[in-house]
Amino acid sequence: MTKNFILSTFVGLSLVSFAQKSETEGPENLNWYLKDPKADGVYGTGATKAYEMLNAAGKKSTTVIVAVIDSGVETDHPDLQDVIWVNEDEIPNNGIDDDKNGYIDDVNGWSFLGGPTQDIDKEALELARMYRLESEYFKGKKVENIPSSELARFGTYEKIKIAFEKEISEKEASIKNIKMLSEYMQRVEKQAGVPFSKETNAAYVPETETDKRIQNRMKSILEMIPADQLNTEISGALKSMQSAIDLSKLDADSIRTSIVGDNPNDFSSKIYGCNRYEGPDAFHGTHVSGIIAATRNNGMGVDGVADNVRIMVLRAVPDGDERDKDVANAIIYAVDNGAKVINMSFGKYWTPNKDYVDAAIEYARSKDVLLVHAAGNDAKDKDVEDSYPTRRLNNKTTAPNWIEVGASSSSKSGKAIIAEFSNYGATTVDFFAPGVDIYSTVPDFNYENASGTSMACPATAGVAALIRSYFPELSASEVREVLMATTATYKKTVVAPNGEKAKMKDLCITGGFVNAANAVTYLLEKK
Ligand SMILES: [Ca+2]
Ligand SMILES: [Ca+2]
Ligand SMILES: [Ca+2]
Repeated sequence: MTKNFILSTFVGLSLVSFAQKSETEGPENLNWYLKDPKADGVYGTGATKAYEMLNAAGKKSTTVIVAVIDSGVETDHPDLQDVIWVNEDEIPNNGIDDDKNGYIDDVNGWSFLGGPTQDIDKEALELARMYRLESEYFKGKKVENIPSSELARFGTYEKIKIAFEKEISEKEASIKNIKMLSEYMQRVEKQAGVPFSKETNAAYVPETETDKRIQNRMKSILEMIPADQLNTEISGALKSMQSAIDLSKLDADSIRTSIVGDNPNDFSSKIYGCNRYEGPDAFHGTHVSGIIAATRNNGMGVDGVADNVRIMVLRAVPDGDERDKDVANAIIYAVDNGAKVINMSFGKYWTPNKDYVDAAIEYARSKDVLLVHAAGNDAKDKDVEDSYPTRRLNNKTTAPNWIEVGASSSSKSGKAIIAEFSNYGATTVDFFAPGVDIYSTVPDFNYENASGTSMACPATAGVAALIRSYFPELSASEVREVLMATTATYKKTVVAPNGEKAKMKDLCITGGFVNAANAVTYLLEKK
């Protein structure tokens, strides 16, 4: 579930579902995620106000390393190149592991998704991989011949089979829906005689009931995606879903082994991968990194939330489902090489090797490293269905060094402040943070808007890094406690992602939005 094609999110729902209206658009909305509810009337992170107070108090900062486990990062982006972590103990490109951390020439981080010459770009769904592995294992075996010791595993296999077939048929349905949108656009263009736009959509006289439904849906979609970007979004979403279906038929484990060289199901190997930090598609990781750390006040592009951080690039999230092995090893790398905050804008609903990831989370806790995780973009209640990785460990404990975050918008209206795609959970999500129409760095020295809990996660990781940078005496779990205790409250009724009216407390533990200004006020007064 690495990428957050919002289009696929809402066409994945039914055509009668809707997108959410964003009230403030355009350049005046730039950097809205830095604004403050009290000072500016916008539910941003309050970072700008936090810096005003820190400066007034004469607070000094120390540099904090933030690991971004993601699709890769364009490390030479002009707004990022000064904030990329440099492993000072590693001499670049000499083919020697100078700092003896096990990884050769790991100067800005590491990629767990590459071999000597090739990189993993697309990956199969976790369900497809599990299905293949288990159907191979149980091949030719009849239920009555399966020993009682393996009946539980066989039961899981049957569940996987059903879920896998369901996921593929849902993807096929989504493709059908998207194609319907595309064909509808052509009909509108034909009637109007000019390219498809908000105006031509509104003026279109529907010929069928279906057309009428699509027209309404399109109205909502056009609030999220400009008409001239729609074709790109459509082809991106179609490609991504089709490739997931195609890949599910291939032997993903063998492909992985042939490219990277390791056996993805052998968890004893940690040392594999390469030092190509950008990978084949660095859009997602570059956007995430800019939100955390794009160089502030350099008169260029955007300002990141944190002003004294270094981004450690860890490539472990392909287009498709990431592997538990890579997620765990990326966490361990980050911990061992000095990260204090880890950004995890990814997730999936199946996890074959949770124990291994749990151990890495526990290791991060033992070394005082804070993990920040995106709640996911499926408008799901996480109290009912959790995604992975999760802070709920198999040993029944809950990792205290973990923040789970949903996405919110710049709208002041209760109808629109919670992103309609965001996962939520009264006991599973901590708070919400800016994740709609966030303008940030993207490859080829560029900038673009993107939406998703993938954006809310780095907004929060940026705030956490800011706090760790100015208040280094706080532990990882104390940083979480402070952010939990100081969220910006929102008293009005909101529309939840399931379309129902709700109180903020119904959607997350704190009932609020992360707020750096409140956290800094609290910490300065505590002194
Ligand atoms: Ca090394
Ligand atoms: Ca070296
Ligand atoms: Ca900048």
